[in-house]
Amino acid sequence: MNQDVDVAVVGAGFSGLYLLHRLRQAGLSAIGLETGDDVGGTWYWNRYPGARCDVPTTDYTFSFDPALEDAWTWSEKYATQPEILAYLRFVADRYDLRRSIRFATTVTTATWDDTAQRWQLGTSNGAPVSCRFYVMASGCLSAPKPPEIEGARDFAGPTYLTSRWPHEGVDFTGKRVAVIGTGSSGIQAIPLIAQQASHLTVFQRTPNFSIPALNGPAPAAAVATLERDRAGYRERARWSPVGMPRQRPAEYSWQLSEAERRERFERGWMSGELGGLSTAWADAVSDVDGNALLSEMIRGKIRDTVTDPATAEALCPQDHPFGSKRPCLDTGYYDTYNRPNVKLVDLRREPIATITRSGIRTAKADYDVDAIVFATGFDAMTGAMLAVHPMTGRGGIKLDDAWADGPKTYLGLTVAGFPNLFLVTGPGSPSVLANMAVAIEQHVDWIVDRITGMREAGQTTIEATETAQAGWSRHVADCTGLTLHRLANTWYTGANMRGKARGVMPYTGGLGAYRGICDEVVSRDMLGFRLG
Ligand code: FAD
Ligand code: N01
Repeated sequence: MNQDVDVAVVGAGFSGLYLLHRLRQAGLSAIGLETGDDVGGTWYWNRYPGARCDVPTTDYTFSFDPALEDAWTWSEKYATQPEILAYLRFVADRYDLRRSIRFATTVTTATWDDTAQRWQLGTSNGAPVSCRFYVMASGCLSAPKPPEIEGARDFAGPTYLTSRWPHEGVDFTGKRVAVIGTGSSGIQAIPLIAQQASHLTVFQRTPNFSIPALNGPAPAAAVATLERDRAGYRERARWSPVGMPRQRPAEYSWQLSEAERRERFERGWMSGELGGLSTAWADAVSDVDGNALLSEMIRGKIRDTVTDPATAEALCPQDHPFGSKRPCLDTGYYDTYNRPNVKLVDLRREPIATITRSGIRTAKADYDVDAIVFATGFDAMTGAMLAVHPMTGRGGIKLDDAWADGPKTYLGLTVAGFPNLFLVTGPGSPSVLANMAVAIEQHVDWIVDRITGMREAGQTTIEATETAQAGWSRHVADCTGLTLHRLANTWYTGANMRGKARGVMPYTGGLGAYRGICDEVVSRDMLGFRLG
C-alpha cells in the first residue's frame, strides 16, 4: 500500500523543516522522509569537535516568523553544532513538524508515472510514497565523499568521518591521531583534537586560506543594528548578494596606497568574518591582481604565526585565489602547528601511497597512528540527488544520464524532463555562495507558492522546457566567467570527486539578483515552464 500525499519532502534539515511548515500552512498534505533519526540535517550529522557555523548566527537563522526570532537567542557569534541542532529541534517542536516526518527512512528510488501524473518513491523503511510533487531538500553538503585512498579498509584502528561523527563523541586522550583533509571541517577539528591527542599528524593535500573567527558573544553593534529594524535588516539580507546586508567598498586596490591597503587588511583580518577580507577593496575577490595583494597579506599572517618556516610555507595556499575556494574561519588553527605534538605532512611532497594496518604510508615514510579522522568532504551539490537511484522522469529518462556531462537545471530549482520535481539549493542556484538560511527560505517560498498557485489554477504539472534550461545553463556559465571560482579545483567545480564532470555548480550572480530573476519568471507567466 502506498502512502499518498500531495508533496513528499526528502530531508529534515533547515530546508525540509521550513518546507513542511509552509506546506502544512497552505493546507497541503506532506510527508518528510529523512535518513537520520532526528531533524537537523547538516547539524544532525556533523558532530565533530569544533563544528560550528561560519556565518554569524544572528544571520544564519530562520526569518520567516518574527515570533520565532523573539523566542530564540543565540549564545555566540558563531554557534556550535549542538546549539544549532537544538535550535532546529526547537523549530520542529514549535511547529509540531515531527509528526509529518518518517525518520530512519532513505528515499532509494523515484519514478514519474506519466499516466497518474504522480511520483512514486521507493523507501528503505515503510510504505512507498505516491506524491504529486517531489521536493529534494536533501542538502548540497550531505553526501560524504568516499576517502578514495587505497587501503582505507585495512586500518586496524577506528576511523571517523567528520560528517558522520559518533553521537557519543570520541575521546582521543593518549592516542596518536591522523587527520586527513584541511577544508573547513578539518580546520575546525584539528585544534581541538590536538589538545586531546598525545600526537596529531595532519595530512594536507591543498592548503586553504583561513582567518580567525574571534568567536565570542554576538557583537553588541551587530545585535543593535539587527534589533533597531529587524524586518528591514532581514529584507536587505534577502536582496543582498550573499544573504547578509554588508557595506561594499567603492575603492579598487589600485586606488589605495600600500598603507591604506594594509590598514584595511588588518581591519578585515580582525573582523572575524569572511566578508571582512572579501570586502577589503572592491576587487578583492573579483580580480586576479586585486586578489593577489590580499592573498599575499594572508600568507604573511601564516608566516608570522607558524614558527617552523617549512611548515609555514607548506600551509600557505599558492594554487588558488582567496575566495575561489571556500575559505575557512578558525580558532587557533595556525597556532596549532607550533605545538610539539603536532606534525604537518605535505602530501604535495609525499603523496599517500596507501593506508596500512597500522597507519598511513606516504611516498617517503610510514606514520603509525591509533585512529584516523577523514575530513575529506562531500560529493557536493549533486551527491544526495544522484544517490536516489534510479530517479526516472518522463519517458524513462534517468537523472544520472541527464546529468552525465554535469548537472543542468532551470533556476537550480527544476530539471527538464522531470515534471513536478523541485530541488532545494540545487546546482545552478546561489545556495552555497550565500548565507544558506536566507537562500533556503527563498527557494522554499518560491516552490510552495508555485504549488499553491497551480492548485488555484487547476493545474497538475509543471516542467522546465529544454530551451529555458539551456538558457539558464548559459547564464550560469557566463556569470562564472566573471568570477575567480573557475580558477580553483574545488567541490564547487566537482574537482574533489574522482570522475565527476567539471564546472562551477553554484550560481555566482548573487542571491539578490537571483531572487529578482525567480520573481520575474513568475511575473512573466512562468517563463520557461510548461504547465498542464
Ligand atoms: P541538510 O541540512 O544537508 O539536510 C538534508 C537532509 O536530507 C539530511 O539530513 C540527509 O540525511 C537527508 N537526505 C539526503 N538524501 C536523502 C534520501 N535519499 N532519503 C532521505 N533523506 C535524505 N551554511 C551556511 O550558510 N552557513 C554556515 O555557517 C554553514 N556551516 C556549515 C557547516 C558544516 C559542517 C557543513 C557541512 C555545512 C555548513 N553549511 C553552512 C551548509 C549547510 O549544509 C546549510 O547551511 C544547511 O544546513 C543545509 O540545510 P538543508 O536542509 O538544505 O540540507
Ligand atoms: O570538505 P572540503 P569540508 N587525500 O572538500 C582533502 C562547509 N563547511 O568538509 O583540497 C588527501 O572543503 C581535500 O584536499 P584537496 C563549507 O562550505 C563549513 O572540510 O581536495 N586529502 C580537502 O583538504 C565547506 O567548504 C564549515 O586537495 C584529501 C579536504 O579533504 C564544505 O562544507 C565547516 C583526499 C576536504 O575539504 C566542505 O568542507 C565544515 C584524499 N584522498 C564544512 N580527499 C564551517 O566552518 C579529500 N581530501 C561553517
